[in-house]
Amino acid sequence: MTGDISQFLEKVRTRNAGEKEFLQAVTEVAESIVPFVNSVPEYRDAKILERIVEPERVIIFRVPWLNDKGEVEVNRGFRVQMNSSIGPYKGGLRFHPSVTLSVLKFLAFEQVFKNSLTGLPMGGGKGGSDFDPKGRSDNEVMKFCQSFMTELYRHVGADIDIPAGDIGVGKREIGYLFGQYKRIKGEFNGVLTGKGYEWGGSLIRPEATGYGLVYFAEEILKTNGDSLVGKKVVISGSGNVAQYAAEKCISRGAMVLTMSDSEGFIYDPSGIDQEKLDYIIRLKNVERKRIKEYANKYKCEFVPGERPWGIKCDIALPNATQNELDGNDAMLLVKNGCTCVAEGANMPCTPEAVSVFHKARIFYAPGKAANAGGVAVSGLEMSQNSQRYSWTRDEVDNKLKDIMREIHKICVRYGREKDGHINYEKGANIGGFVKVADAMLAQGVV
Ligand code: NDP
Ligand code: 2IT
Repeated sequence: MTGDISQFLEKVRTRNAGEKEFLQAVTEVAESIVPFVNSVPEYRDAKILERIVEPERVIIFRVPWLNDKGEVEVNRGFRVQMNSSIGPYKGGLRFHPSVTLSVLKFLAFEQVFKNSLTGLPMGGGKGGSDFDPKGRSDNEVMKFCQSFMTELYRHVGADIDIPAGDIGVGKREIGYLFGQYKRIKGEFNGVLTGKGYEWGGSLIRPEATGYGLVYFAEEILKTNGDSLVGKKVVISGSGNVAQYAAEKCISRGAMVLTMSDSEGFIYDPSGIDQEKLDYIIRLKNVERKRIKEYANKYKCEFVPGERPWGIKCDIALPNATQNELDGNDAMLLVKNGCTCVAEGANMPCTPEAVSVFHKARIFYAPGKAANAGGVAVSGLEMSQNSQRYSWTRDEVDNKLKDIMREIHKICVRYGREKDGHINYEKGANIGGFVKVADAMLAQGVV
């Protein structure tokens, strides 16, 4: 018996004491899933929920390396292999000083449902390190990545576990990781996604999370007879997801007012256009400098230490990190007339914020649905690697659009409430759960 929500959560809390982010993610999912599981005796009796919150395997390892001064540095590496019932483990690597086991378990848990929603055969995993690439030379980043892969290589593989990027891990890091894997194993295969196009990567993978997010937001607007044209959009973050979400919004005729980094946000009331965005992309990806430089160049406001949720907008896209939008921010957004919040980041809205959105009956699209475009195109990169073939930009982009449309349909199917309102959170949780649960049932008690 899974029993009621509080009994179930009490056990999870005891077993994972102190893992704040993981417990937050499990609680969020349990609220939609427990009543559903209790209505299906097969799921309940097979203890699917009790098993799904338990990682299949967690690997924790030492990552020693030499910095440019010849000094020894030591970081901690992780890979959480959460669930492989519908395919090999798949999910990104995060390099950020805030990385802990709890953060990676929450991300791996979310990834299981997200990957299921894509319709592609991918299980869920996540990994990373408390290493901070910020301020490090390319040489130091390479040394770190080589040491990290020297342990990780024995736990991953093209049919076992396929990591990719996340915060602090982009094309540069994937390159160094891939080089070291190939050197140790002597094999060129699809063990990582997010590879450069010249060496096995997929077109549209860099753009996929941001583009997919905007395609999903457009589906939401479309069901209400609306579109992005003329909409005011507030974005947080200025990394991979934020950059391409902004690009797609601009090309669809929306006005992007803000972007941010960990030091604060810029507010450009005249809108960030493509030329200004190209400047941000260069600033962040090539020069690796701070977003406040934008305010100096384009003579607009930089608000240090703050997040952009107080700026009046129609649509909010939190694209930086977990718990970056709280209950007060949510109330401000609702008061200012925002009608749609779609998460490019994983779990950026706190539970209090989500409850404000539900009460106000505004559209809230959780990350596991709205940001699934990134891992979806990673799945397409795996398909292309297996075929030893590359699809065109349009082929990949059209498949991405189809996948985001299909995820939207799943959310509507499972998330429509009695008054007709679509609860995307419930829809994504149940829609993502069913396929994994059925596969676990079919495969017995493993
Ligand atoms: P990047 O490293 O490219 O960019 C991260 C951005 O968020 C930067 O602007 C960074 O600012 C900011 N940020 C990171 N941590 C914090 C923090 N603790 N406080 C404030 N700002 C912060 O990462 P991505 O764009 O790839 O990832 C962003 C989010 O999207 C994450 O939640 C990730 O899990 C999620 N995501 C990513 C996918 C992908 O394909 N890359 C796919 C699906 C989800 P600064 O530069 O100052 O650190
Ligand atoms: O959170 C995510 O979905 C990602 N960071 C992308 C994972 C992937 O394997 O492409």
